Amino acid sequence: MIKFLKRSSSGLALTTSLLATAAIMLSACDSKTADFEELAKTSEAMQAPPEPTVDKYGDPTGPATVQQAREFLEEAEAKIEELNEYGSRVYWVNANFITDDTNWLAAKVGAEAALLSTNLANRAKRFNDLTLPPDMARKMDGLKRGSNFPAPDKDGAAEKLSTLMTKLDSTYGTGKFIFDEKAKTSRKFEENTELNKNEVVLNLGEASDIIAKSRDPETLNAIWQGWRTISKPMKDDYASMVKIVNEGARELGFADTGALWRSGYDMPADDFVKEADRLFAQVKPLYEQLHCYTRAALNTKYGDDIVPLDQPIRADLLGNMWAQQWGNVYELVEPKGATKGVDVTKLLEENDYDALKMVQTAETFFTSMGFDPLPDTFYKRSLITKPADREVQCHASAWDIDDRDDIRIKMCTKVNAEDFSTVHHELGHNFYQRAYKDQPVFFKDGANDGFHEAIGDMIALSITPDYLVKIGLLYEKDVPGADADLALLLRQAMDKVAFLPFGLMVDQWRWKVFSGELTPATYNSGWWELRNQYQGLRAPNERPADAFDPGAKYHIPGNTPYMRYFLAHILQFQFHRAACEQSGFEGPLHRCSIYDNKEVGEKFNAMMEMGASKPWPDALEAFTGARDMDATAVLDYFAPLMTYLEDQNKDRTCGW
Ligand code: X8Z
Ligand code: ZN
Repeated sequence: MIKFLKRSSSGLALTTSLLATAAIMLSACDSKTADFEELAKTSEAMQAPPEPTVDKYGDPTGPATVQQAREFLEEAEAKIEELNEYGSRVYWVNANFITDDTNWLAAKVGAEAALLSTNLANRAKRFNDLTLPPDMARKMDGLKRGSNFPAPDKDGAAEKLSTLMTKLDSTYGTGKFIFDEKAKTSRKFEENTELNKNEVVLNLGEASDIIAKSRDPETLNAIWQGWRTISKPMKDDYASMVKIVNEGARELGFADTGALWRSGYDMPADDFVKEADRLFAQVKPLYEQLHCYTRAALNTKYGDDIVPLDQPIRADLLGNMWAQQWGNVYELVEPKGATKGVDVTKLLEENDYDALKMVQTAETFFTSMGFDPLPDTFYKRSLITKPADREVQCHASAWDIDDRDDIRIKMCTKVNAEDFSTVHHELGHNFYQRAYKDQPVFFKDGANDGFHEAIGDMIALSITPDYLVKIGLLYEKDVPGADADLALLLRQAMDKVAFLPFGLMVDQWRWKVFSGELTPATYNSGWWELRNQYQGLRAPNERPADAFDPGAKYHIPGNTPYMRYFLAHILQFQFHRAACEQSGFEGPLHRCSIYDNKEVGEKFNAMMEMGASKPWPDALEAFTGARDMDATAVLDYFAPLMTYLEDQNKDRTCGW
């Protein structure tokens, strides 16, 4: 995630306070010098041309010119750059050290950013009727979209919005609950709560480990419920926030905030909805087969009461707090008698990997493709393990502090396969940021947000058994043969295919929230309807009337749009297939690794350094030759698995 630019298109503290001060001084002068001015006006009118009039932003009224547009963009660029760096540093400190004071600072700079972005978006409207050169028009369009969380142009709105957003984020980041290990129950954590015997306080990292490893349904249910106690108190703040950003979005000319988000893909917003549906329709049959197969395996493990074969799957049984990736329960679905694939967690442990070594290994992948090594400051300034003595926002993120070389990650890395993948994901953001650092600030972004999320994931698809041999994690003799392909593909599908409907439903929910189709009273039931519809999942227990389960997923209180991850899960396979074709690889896609391939690296970099300077189909074409997002790459990759799943499921009643 690129924290600052993403969170709000930008802002500038100085502008705001200067503007405010100027307004106060002007009105004071006005009243004192009224008589003098009247006199002056009459005499001046005879001699000098009238003073150009200005609008409420201080911009000249009357027909706008291309030169004025150019100057406005230069001014905007300078202000954005300045506030970006300042804001990034404040946000960095806040995320690495969550306290009341750093929350205060983050809320303050967030308000400044919201004010600047609203100011620039409104001022950009002045150039609406002007035909601008394409580059300038693209910059102007970006400004007119404001930010993903726009503040309306009225006193106090930016401050209120930013305070709410900071509070939601830190509530998630500091969330904990109480778990009774013996009774297998959980309850809400409050400061100074006295713990009973057998009770422990758990944070998300600890709770996630239990969800990943425990196979006891009662424990899983309790942990799952426990984590969802942290989000109940968010509901009212979330509803207030929605109201404010919707007002901001309407001022920018959008029906609601969802429409604003959907307008960010170089195509009409309605077309984007169709595009997402089209992509999901391509992969839905594969997901349905995986769901059917997984449910049957869980039924074998847990029995009919816990996993009935005609019901959606209980969401706490899939090895992940949100059931968004299922790889942690791979051992429960492993094809019986089939040759084993590789267990990356085990290899990392056996080879004494720590968080630093994981990051260095991921870096080496990129440098092997010809990318420059990360700067020394990356290792000096990044946070890669959870500190014991302070509150940090553990949700992994990648940062570009100065929009040039000061790139970092922040991640509470654990030594396991999931985080090994995530480390590559995060470095993908950083290498992308550095590739487009010479673009103007408006274009320092992914071709679309799905591209940003797909870069590192595409690299991680190259973590094949042969690659693991090259980096010394696996002995040559232990490389599984072709008879292990099924196991390798199923392990991958449990993460990547399982994710697809989740990736889509999160913003389906938010779109409904922003449009008003869901209200605070139906936030939670609406969430579960979508979980059911898209993922075929159900809550393990009756949800309390005041539950706010969406808030237990980082990107809701963290206010990060989610469609990007759905797109990334399609794009990464498209990138991977293109890269493997370029490298002349002829085997199955899941055995292809582009490690050490400089030609692919050069072409990948050519796409990456474009940033957001051109519509995303241009960037996609630069690397893959195609101009459309296309899920056939997912289907190609998993084709042998699909055949197997269909065969296994042939006597089952699939669906929910
Ligand atoms: O949030 C992330 C990254 C940071 S951009 C760790 N991801 C999504 C999630 O965790 O829900 C990566 C995959 C999906
Ligand atoms: Zn990411």
